[in-house]
Amino acid sequence: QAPFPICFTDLEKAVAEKIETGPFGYIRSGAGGEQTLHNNRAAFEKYSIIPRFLHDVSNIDTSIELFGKTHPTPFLFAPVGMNRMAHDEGELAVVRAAEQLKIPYIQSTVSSYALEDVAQAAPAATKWFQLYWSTNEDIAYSMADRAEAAGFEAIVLTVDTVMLGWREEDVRNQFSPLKLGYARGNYMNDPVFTASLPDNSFESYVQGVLQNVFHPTLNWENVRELKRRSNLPILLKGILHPEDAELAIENNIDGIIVSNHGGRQLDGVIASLDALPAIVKTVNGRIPVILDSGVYRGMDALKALALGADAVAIGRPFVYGLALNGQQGVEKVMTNLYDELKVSIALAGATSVKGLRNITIVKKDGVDDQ
Ligand code: HOC
Repeated sequence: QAPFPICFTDLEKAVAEKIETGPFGYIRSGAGGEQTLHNNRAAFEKYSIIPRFLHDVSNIDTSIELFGKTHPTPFLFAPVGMNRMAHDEGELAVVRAAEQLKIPYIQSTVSSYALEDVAQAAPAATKWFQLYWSTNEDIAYSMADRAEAAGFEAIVLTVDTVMLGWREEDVRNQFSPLKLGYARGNYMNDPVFTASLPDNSFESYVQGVLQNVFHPTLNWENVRELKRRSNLPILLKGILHPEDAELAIENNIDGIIVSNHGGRQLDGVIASLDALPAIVKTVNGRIPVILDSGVYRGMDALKALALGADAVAIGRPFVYGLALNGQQGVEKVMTNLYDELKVSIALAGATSVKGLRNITIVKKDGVDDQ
């Protein structure tokens, strides 16, 4: 039996051989010509660390604190929808891995399994709920209320999906996971959504989701109303401009996720790592700043943390682990990321996640000395 792939490139290759072209293409690809998918990686490669030596790095503290709760690692599971495309146990396997590893899990609105089932599968996991706004706002509020009732601890509102990105790979493969029923979990268990359908046919569910999941009218008033109605911390995911970060704070938002949706929405948009420093500067510690999009190895996480992120969220790598070997595959991928991060913190000359902010990190086309 071949050993479990150690790096992202090998993981992706193994998954390409294991699952069908349609689902693989959906998970792997970026929008348009994949410039942003590529640039997310290139951005990490532009940075180098200049390590310091000759002080004790035998004890490494990888813990972080978010919303008053301590977590042993600076990782989160990014919200990735429709996990049954990768493995039959889908989100249930992922949340069990999250519980085992004590890594917060962000469940997507467009999940294959209902949030209540996910909550039951891993009661001790820290769980946040990613919300796609809905054309019918009552569906959005209903999902947020269900998440709160099921013990989810934060709501992550995605702001960059007012419509679906230009996804050429899926057109090429004539692949639509929605039309294959992979996004039924939360919708078909939502009383407001199901009551809005003319009948309980499969076609009505597909049309219902399509009419609701994209919401070009989403605006700051919606954000304020969500914040007013919810008892949970609210994070905005998809922030790339420092002025939007400032507006988030002015609107009492509790955290932001610097993200370009893994390069899957607007192609040609800034790499999330390149957007990070200006946002960190603007936010200046007032709320947590989490980064996702292109974090494929422990050293990527280290660079994002050194540039001021409070935590990083992982997407494609865990989905590939899931595709290869269910819960165990997810655990293996995340453990590898963690082990690489831990050894890299020590080799860089730091002893904690916060301490990474004091190391020297330089950018190829200019010096960004922390
Ligand atoms: C069923 C509609 O976040 C992705 C998702 C997009 C969600 C819309 C899917 O694949 O990037």
